[in-house]
Amino acid sequence: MLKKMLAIVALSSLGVSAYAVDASQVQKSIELKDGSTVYIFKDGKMGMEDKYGRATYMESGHVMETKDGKKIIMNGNEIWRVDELLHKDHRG
Ligand SMILES: [Cu+2]
Repeated sequence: MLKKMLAIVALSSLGVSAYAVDASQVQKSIELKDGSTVYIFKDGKMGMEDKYGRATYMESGHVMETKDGKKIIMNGNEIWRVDELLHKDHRG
């Protein structure tokens, strides 16, 4: 589902210059054990999406557990970048 969303965002970002954020800045997204998703941007900063698909706050330095049991440490808290990713398709 996320991959599909990212593809849609990538397609729709071509004509949009008002936002500095687009899917091409996402290096990867990782599913977490609790159903949320962490996006890692190309500059190494991260942002969180909760299991309901909303951009969510997480303090930098917080340890998260991925679906496959790995531990990753939150780097940054790019909530606004995730928010732009998630809502781009329905903003004017
Ligand atoms: Cu996090």
